[in-house]
Amino acid sequence: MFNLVLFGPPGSGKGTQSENIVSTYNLQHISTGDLLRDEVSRHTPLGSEAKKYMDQGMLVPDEVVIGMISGKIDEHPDARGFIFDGFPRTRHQAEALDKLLEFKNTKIDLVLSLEIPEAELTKRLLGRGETSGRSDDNEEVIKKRIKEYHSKTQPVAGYYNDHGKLENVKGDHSIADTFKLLSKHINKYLLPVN
Ligand code: B4P
Repeated sequence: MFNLVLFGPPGSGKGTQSENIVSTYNLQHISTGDLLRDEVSRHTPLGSEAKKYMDQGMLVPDEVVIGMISGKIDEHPDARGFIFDGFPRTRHQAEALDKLLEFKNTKIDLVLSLEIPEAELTKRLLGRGETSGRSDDNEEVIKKRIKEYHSKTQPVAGYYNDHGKLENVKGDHSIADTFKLLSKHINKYLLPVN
C-alpha cells in the first residue's frame, strides 16, 4: 500500500491535482474538505457544526475531522493506497493519522507540498468563488484562511520534514506541468496505471 499526503495552502490546487493523481495511480481519494462540504449539504449535526467554522475561514476542530477519516479508510480495505487531500492540517491531526495508520499496519510514505505565492492563491480562490458557491469567495475570508494556514497548518510540513517524508513542489505552473512535477516524485514509489 502507498499513502500520500498532498499538502499546501488554501487554493494551492490540492483538489485539482488529486483528481489527476487518483486517475493516474488508482489511489483512493480522501478529501476532508469534500467530506465536510457533503455533511454541510446534507444538514447533518456534524455539518452544522463544521459550517460555523468553514464560513469564517477557520479550521474545523480536530476531533471532528479525525473521526471522519478512520471510517473512510475502513470503507476501502482493498485500496492500492490513499491520497489524503487537505488532511492533516494541524500537528495534532498529523500525529493522530500516524497512530491510526500504524494501527492499520500501514504508514504515510510521501508528503508533497505545493508552494504558491500568496497573491496567486488569492487570485485563484476569488476565481473559484465566482462559480463554486463556496464560502471562501471574498478577500476577508480568504485572508483569514491564509492566516490559519500559517499559524496552524504550516507546522505540519516541519513534522513530516523531521520524519524525512517531505518534498516541496512549485505549484504555480499550469495544471499539467504541476502534475508532471508531482508525478516525478510519486513514480519513485508507484507505477502509473493509466
Ligand atoms: P479544502 O476543500 O481542502 O480546499 P482548499 O484548501 O480551498 O483548496 P485546494 O488546495 O484543494 O485548491 P483547488 O484545487 O480547489 O478546504 C476547505 C475548508 O474545509 C477549509 O477552509 C476548512 O475550514 C475545512 N477543512 C478541510 N480539511 C480540514 C481539516 N483537515 N481540518 C480542519 N478543517 C478542514 O484550487 C483552487 C482554484 O485554483 C481552483 O479554481 C482551480 O481551478 C484553480 N487552480 C488549481 N491549479 C491551478 C493552476 N495550476 N493554475 C491555475 N489555476 C489553478
